[in-house]
Amino acid sequence: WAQDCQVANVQVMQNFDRSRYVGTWYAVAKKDPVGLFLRDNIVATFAIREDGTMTASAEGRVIILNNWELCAKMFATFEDTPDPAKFKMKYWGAATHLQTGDDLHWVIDTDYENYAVHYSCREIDYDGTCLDGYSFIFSRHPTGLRAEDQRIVTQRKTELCLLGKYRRVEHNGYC
Ligand code: ODT
Repeated sequence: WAQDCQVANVQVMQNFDRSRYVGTWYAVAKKDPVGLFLRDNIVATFAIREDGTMTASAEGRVIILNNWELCAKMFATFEDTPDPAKFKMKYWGAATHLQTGDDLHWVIDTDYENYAVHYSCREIDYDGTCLDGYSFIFSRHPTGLRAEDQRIVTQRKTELCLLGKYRRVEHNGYC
């Protein structure tokens, strides 16, 4: 196995079980995309509709219109794909001025109870690597990852070719 940083070769969670993924996740680290949106105090809550569709809401501090700081309430629905860990995410804000869009949403790894590694490539480069993407490290615990999960998460960041590109996501009660 060689790390080639090809988006097409990114390994995602095997047998992803959305029913175990529901509930609240605290973002503890984030690799930002071009045109960063969510800054800090980011909390996402996943749910499943009666028809099986996965949905989510998220809150986080954003800065829009250059210097207007607020807590954005965001919503998303996830379109299934043949791979159970790969989704297409349609998202929008509760208020105008907030971002809307369509992103890939891949679950790279999770133990459902402590940590999750998310990845989204928005633009693939001519060589097959990711030109613009973002990634969240989530924890079930607002205090952060447990020591035993750090090791796995560092391994996943490395496999995504994103080691060293994450920043810590602060939770200070702003939102
Ligand atoms: O913050 C950025 O710079 C890019 C992220 C923009 C998409 C935010 C949309 C959130 C919509 C609600 C969905 C919650 C689920 C979140 C899980 C992972 C991250 C999108």
